[in-house]
Amino acid sequence: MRSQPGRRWPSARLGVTAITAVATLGCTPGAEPPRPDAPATRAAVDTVEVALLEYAIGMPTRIAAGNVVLRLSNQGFELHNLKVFPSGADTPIWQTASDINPGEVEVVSVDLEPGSYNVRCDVAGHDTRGMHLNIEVEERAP
Ligand SMILES: [Cu+2]
Repeated sequence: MRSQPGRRWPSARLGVTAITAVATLGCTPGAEPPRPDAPATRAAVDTVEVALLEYAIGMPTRIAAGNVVLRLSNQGFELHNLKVFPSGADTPIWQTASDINPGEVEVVSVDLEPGSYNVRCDVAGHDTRGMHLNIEVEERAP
């Protein structure tokens, strides 16, 4: 009664799927042989240094899309923050939770899609004094 032919096929297919998944997982760690001299840029998540000061934002203007770690460093003597706007948009897609004190470092994680962005500090008067920058977020090379 329990061994109906129709019930066997789905479990057989499940078995094949599971084996495929295991094989894929098993291959991933071995795909990259250990290379002690491999540059740090091969890390899974890029860390981008962002310097905030009066009145400029210092960071690379081309960064790779995806999950990016921003290391925000207030190197000035005033409060600063950071907002990320898609070019031409009035609403930021990301912003610091609060202003960053002079001398402080905040490390945050941001998921960025490819495109053109404008990053700014929105402490009063800072943007108009030059504290903004256009950046290009580019598709990560395969
Ligand atoms: Cu500022």
